[in-house]
Amino acid sequence: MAKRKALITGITGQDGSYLAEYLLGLGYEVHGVVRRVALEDQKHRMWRLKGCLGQIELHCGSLESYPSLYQIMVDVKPDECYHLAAQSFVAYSFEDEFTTLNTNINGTHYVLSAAKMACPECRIYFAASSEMFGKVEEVPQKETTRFHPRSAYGISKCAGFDLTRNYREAYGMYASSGILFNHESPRRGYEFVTRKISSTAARIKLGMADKLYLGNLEAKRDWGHSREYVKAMHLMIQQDTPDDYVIGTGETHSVKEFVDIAFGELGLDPGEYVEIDRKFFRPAEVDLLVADTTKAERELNWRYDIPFEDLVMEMVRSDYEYLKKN
Ligand code: F7E
Repeated sequence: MAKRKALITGITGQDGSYLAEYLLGLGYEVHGVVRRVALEDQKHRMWRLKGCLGQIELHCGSLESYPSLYQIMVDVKPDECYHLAAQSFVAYSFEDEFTTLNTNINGTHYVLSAAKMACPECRIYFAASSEMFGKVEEVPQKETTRFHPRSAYGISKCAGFDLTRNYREAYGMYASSGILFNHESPRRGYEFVTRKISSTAARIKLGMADKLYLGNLEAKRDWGHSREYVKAMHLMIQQDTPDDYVIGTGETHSVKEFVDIAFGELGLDPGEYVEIDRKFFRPAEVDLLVADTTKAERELNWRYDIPFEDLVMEMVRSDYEYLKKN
């Protein structure tokens, strides 16, 4: 029997790399869209894929170029497409709203339209985000909670969500959105707060840094593990009918709690090293995100059971071991 083919945009990122490994394990033929700069600088841009580079096929393309995405859809004819690529750093979306909106909204539109033209039977997963809930209208948040985004990033994800739903309703395509809450891992980018904390704590322990400068320590997030969340992405588009699902842990923790566990794990007192820098505060903050995953549990049979402390400790230990060796 022919293998099922999956195409992943954003395959070089945290989620893309875990998803590629997971799908390979399930017997999929895995294809990825990468920018030319990534192909030219594999050491820095493809480190997350080093475990599976020989088993996947990469295609040059960009979210800014409809023709490149269309051509990839024609060449690959995927059975499933996971659209994960985006400008995903919320803080940056305040500095450059225009690039964030153009890349994220047009990029999603191009992926949907290219699939409709080249392979209309392809099942599409769109990476929506808890940032769409923004100034939350209820706690916890579920699929029916009204969106109130608080950044250009959140707005771009609302538009992508609506586009995805409209391709489903208007053109009968199989297109689902996963409304994922924050998800982290040792593969997280260094600009996100969890990895900034774990990597800087490790550097302080090893005498490579003196201080950790952070913004709002009281901000709260529902932080889960990326490796578990990619399984939910796959499950979502195996259902009989396309739909949208909230994925999270159902627990919320503050940035300060993350700091305390991370520093504690290395035997460091955060009071000595952590300082507040106003430049890391955002013009508008999302204060209390926490997921209600009742629907995903009921319909996808998806469960999450990694304690928050284990996630923090895994990230800190990984950074510490890596830095010690290198
Ligand atoms: O910030 C606070 C900051 O940048 C988390 C993306 O994957 O999840 C992610 O977005 C919180 C915020 O992630 C610093 O104010 C304090 O409240 O790690 P983050 P995010 O903005 O929540 C959602 C679901 C996505 O979809 C996004 O793509 O931490 N914070 N001090 C800080 N944040 C950063 N980055 N740096 C600080 O120094």
